[in-house]
Amino acid sequence: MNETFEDIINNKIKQYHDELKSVNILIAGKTGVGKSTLINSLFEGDYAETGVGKPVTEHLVEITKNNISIYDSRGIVLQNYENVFEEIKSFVEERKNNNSESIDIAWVCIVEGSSRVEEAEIQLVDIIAELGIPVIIILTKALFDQGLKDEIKELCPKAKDIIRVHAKRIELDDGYVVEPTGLNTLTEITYNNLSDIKKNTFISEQYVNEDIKNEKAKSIIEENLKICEEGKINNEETLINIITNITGLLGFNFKFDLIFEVLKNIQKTDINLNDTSCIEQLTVKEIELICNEYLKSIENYKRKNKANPNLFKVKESKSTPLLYSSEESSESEHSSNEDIPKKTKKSHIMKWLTLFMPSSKVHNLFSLRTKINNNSEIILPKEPAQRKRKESKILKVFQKKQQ
Ligand SMILES: Nc1nc2c(ncn2[C@@H]2O[C@H](COP(=O)(O)OP(=O)(O)OP(=O)(O)O)[C@@H](O)[C@H]2O)c(=O)[nH]1
Ligand SMILES: [Mg+2]
Repeated sequence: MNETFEDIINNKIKQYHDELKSVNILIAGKTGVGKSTLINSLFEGDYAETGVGKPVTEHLVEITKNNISIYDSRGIVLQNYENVFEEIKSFVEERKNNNSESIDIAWVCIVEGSSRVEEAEIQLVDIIAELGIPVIIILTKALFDQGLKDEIKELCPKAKDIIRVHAKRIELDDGYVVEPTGLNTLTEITYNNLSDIKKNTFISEQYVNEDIKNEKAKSIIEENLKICEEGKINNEETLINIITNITGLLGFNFKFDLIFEVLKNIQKTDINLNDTSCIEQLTVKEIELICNEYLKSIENYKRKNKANPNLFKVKESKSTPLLYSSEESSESEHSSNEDIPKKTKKSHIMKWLTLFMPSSKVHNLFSLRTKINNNSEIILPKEPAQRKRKESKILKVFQKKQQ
């Protein structure tokens, strides 16, 4: 018996998934910087902490879901870094020539709260970059930039990018909530730094950033229609290619009903997709209409059924980490971010800040503001990096004051 249109598409989608090359991400950084927490946020689970992953070396654990593997380096103490560096080097080298095993990108995590970069952390970035791996620096537990990002940019010119991430939703004793941020940006920049062959896997497997998926889906439609118009592929092949690729890309299980709905909506129910001659009579414009409507229907279907598969799906706020009371959270979800700080009281902010930085630093931060407001003398540190940080802090307070 001949294969039906539905069978052909389902087989092709299976093939599409089989051919995706695994994306391998190495995540490195000092112990306690938040590497495992970041992975758990991206994967929505307890993968890293519960040790579900497969041990690869003394320090590396492989955590795999579908076609993405993340190598989490556990408990690295950079005081004794030579051994760790050697371990990372030989791990990367061993896999270099195997396309499905080679490390495609490294995320080096440096904690933002400490406001101090260690020599070993800079070396870690350089060593991985010199192995030919694109390195993205992630400033973890990111709450406010005190000039650390700029400082690291200067210290680590080999890094492709630096992203500030707060990976975890935290609720404080008095009900204040900090939502995750930076994960969408991390996804986008990671995608941009992958080779073309791995880009397909990455966009198919990630669910943080739906925009990248939709853009890619549109370009798939355009490319196939173009070669159809040039007569290089026939209508049936065009339709099958487009439907297969966008279905796979959007992480969707093919539903024949959806195509049928599309044909009904555009009043083309007389088209029999199981009859090749019928498909060949369609114009390119009609194929374009069917494909664009199909894409829209998948989006609607996902929205209605909240059919977001489970990898890389993270709820996060749109800009810098927010500080708001959980009682206000449901209504403030759509309100503008500028409204939120006004609702927070200084005492709350100070209490909250002491969770992430030594209380002496919090007091310094607030006394700086007081000194500027009273025009009293400010003493700058002698050490250049510290001095630069303090100057940038002062500038920020002044700029705020002038607004
Ligand atoms: N507030 C806040 N805490 C975080 C964040 N990320 C991690 N943490 C906390 O930091 C601590 C260390 O996090 P881990 O994810 O275990 O750090 P790690 O880098 O995997 O540490 P090792 O496995 O020892 O190398 C935990 O208590 C986390 O809850 C964050 O974005 N914000
Ligand atoms: Mg860990």
